[in-house]
Amino acid sequence: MKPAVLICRAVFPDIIDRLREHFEVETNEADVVWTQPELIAHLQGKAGVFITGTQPIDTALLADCPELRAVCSMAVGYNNIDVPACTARGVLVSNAPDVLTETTADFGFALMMAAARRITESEHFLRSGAWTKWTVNAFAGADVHGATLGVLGMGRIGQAIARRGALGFGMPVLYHNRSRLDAATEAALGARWVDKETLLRDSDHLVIVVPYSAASHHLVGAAEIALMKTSATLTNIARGGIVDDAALARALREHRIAAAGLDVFEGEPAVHPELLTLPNVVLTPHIASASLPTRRAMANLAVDNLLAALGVGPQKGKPPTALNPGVLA
Ligand code: 8YV
Repeated sequence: MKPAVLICRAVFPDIIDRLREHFEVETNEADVVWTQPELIAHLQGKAGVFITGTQPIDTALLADCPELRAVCSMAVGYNNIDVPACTARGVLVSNAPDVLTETTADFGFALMMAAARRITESEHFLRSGAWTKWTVNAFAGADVHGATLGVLGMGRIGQAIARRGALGFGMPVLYHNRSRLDAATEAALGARWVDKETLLRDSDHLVIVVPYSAASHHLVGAAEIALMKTSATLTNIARGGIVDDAALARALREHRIAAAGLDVFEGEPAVHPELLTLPNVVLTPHIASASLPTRRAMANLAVDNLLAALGVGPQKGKPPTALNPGVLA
């Protein structure tokens, strides 16, 4: 009998077909967001699971799903997965890096530009019928070209954003990251490492791209925002919870910074109610990686990992982007 796998959310039909060649596949074509007990119930008897960035894979779930051998996510961020607990139980975990880097960087840059140049705010004005005449300072925002770009978190996506800023828009780039890039990469990106305080003080446009963990919870709160220029923008495309959304809403309301662009939120899909009332924030529903080719590449990579982890396909035994490959050794 073929091993059984679960796909937690609705995905592209050909993705399901790739898995059906080798496994009994349970799908969720109705795209229901299962509660944790429902997820555990659907996982009974499953050797593998295809997840997205939102299903929590924790110790309790692993204890209730003893047959599970592989957890393969189509997200690069894996703060929803307790990787050490999976490793302890011999469960292979994979994420989906690289394939979304450029698409996500495009979106981060777009969100930053939309905030700086007040694009959605002015569009709402136009659509409301309020545009009756040209005005010298109407929606006059901040320049992006030549302004100082600050990147908090300098992994793959941070570097792709820095490259866009430095090479495309002539922006001096500052960054802060736990580990510094090597000198050659810094030179290629035109990026300079600074401490977090300097980054906050000197950036005209701050883009946040750090992974979420207990250590990055509220990494940017009221005290950090208070260091920023009143003319600055803040863009978060990383994870909700890295920015203290209540503190940010307060700062935007009081014009302590000029504007923000947010694709991720604490407790999403709920959004802090005050953010919804503010004109100087651009809000998008966690879509930074959402180009069709990239979403397909992310899903295909999760399938490559699942096939390999469960011992089939050309990469069998060697999932290409495993986070704990040692469990298969
Ligand atoms: C995804 C993401 O939209 O990859 C990530 O970490 O946050 C997004 O690209 C989502 O999590 C897909 O599962």
